[in-house]
Amino acid sequence: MAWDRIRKTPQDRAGACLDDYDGCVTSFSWTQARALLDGLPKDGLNISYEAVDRHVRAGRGGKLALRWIGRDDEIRDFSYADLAAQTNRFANVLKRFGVSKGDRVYSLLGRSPELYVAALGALKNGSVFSPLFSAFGPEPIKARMAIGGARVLITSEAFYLRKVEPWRRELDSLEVVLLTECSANPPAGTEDLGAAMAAASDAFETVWTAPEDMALLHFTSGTTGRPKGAVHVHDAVVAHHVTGRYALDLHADDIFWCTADPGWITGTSYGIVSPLTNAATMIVDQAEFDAERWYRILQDQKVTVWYTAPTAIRMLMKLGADIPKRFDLSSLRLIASVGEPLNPEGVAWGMEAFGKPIHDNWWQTETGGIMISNFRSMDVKPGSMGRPLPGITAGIVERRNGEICEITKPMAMGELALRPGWPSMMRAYLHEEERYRKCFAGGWYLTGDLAMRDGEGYYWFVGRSDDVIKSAGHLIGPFEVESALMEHPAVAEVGVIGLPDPAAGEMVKAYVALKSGIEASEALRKELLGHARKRLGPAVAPKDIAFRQNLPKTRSGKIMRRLLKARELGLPEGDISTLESEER
Ligand code: 6R9
Repeated sequence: MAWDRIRKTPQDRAGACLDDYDGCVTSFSWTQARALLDGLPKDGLNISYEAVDRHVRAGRGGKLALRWIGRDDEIRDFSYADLAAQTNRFANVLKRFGVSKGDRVYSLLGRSPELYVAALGALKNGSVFSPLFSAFGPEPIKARMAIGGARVLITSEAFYLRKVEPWRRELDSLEVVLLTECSANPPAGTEDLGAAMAAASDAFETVWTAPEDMALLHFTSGTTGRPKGAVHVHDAVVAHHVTGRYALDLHADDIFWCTADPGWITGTSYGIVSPLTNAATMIVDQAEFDAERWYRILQDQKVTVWYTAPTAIRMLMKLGADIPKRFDLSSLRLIASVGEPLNPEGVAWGMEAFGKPIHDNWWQTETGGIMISNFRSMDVKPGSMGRPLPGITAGIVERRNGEICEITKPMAMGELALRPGWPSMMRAYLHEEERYRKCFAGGWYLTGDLAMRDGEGYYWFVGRSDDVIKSAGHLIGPFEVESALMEHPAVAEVGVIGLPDPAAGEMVKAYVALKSGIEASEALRKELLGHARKRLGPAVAPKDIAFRQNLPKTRSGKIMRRLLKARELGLPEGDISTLESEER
């Protein structure tokens, strides 16, 4: 069933953190938002203090902060007081090794409890934390650690030997390597983290940090060049906190599951910081995606707010809406998704499978937190990313005669831009002043995404600015074409690109992966072409469709259209350090 709009009822509004949201919240200010947190004496601010110790001070130490579910279903619970003690120990370990304020502490860990303790313990010590995705191979790890001048690395012995030890001597800055899952004799130049933790005191005074002190370093990839290290400061916690309330509707009694890995920014901002500052209970699953397992976790842990990604939703969709019906998911009250376009089909599937829409929201590594969102209190328009959060001014802009101009006409396409000034905005691309400066013009931060805004202020994603197709004078958003093909029951995934065409400038071509059990055939290809043509009209529909077993995706699940294009045209593949293995 197709939905134009999913209306929210008074019940949906009641108790929602933004129950009065009408697109023009005027009472909001970042100063007020900051006042929701405690801060440190003399106008200091520390993310870890706000996430953990603040609650212990306020008498909430006994509350469950983190429930960790191991691959083998082992459960480990950490109350806020336990987290405070563990992070204190970790901070003392850092101190013992002479690691101090501003030093770069990296992690290369799966979703193990040590990762969460290390992140919060490093911040508590005033150090800068940089989480690396554990599925990275040696090269991307090395590049990221070199750019950030890593002084400390927390990793497992196995990862160390395989991914770090071979090149370690080339990185002079790396002095301390702390190992989890460590054998009796740790390799030369490393320490057993477990032993160091056991020997450390569980009392520690949070190191004083100023709101503008660097806290987190997250790497992101551009179209070209080295990975970019987006610098985030302790003040970001103000945005992590309120965006969690507004966009994810987090209350203190929530059981929240963010399925993202902390190696990507969603897994840090919303997989560590935001649920904890909001005093919720967060679930961490060590295992990789598995549909039955996920439904079981939602059911058994009585998850109330679930933050996931379109790729996961598509994978669940592939298996059908009958499976979730076998589980009691009655605790679930909000589902949200981020990271890539959520096709209207995905939202409709949420209605079918859960009786609830999936609330899309938009942000980037650079913005540090959610900027645009479908709120719990607000009608959902499937396919739209929602509206800007309080405190965020968004706009659609274009360059005219070298100047940046705002486009106010509804549904006109331009670059999505934001007025800088929210606390979690990146402060720099580390050591890349020029690249950073290029992101700003005319008083706007330019996101590199193309979007449209409708008359009600809802934003609609079109594509990355370098992915949009111009065919016979028409600007065509690949997302629009992909969405149409996704509607077809045989289609699992689609990537659409523009190929050079002598007549039309560019020609739209779609690459389609079919649902399991469906055979590619010429008849099906024609059927899909016909389906798209019918849905989109001849000017927009793809002229060609090719079947692929899998589409190239980043490890965070975004289809790499650029790579489809490079392969089609025989061009260099560029930076593929984030490419997901294509065997799957
Ligand atoms: C949080 C995160 C950012 C890019 C962004 C855009 C795409 C994110 C989206 C979306 C369509 C959404 N993106 N959310 N596209 N709809 N709701 O994903 O950060 O990894 O830096 O990616 O992802 O292109 O510019 P990051």
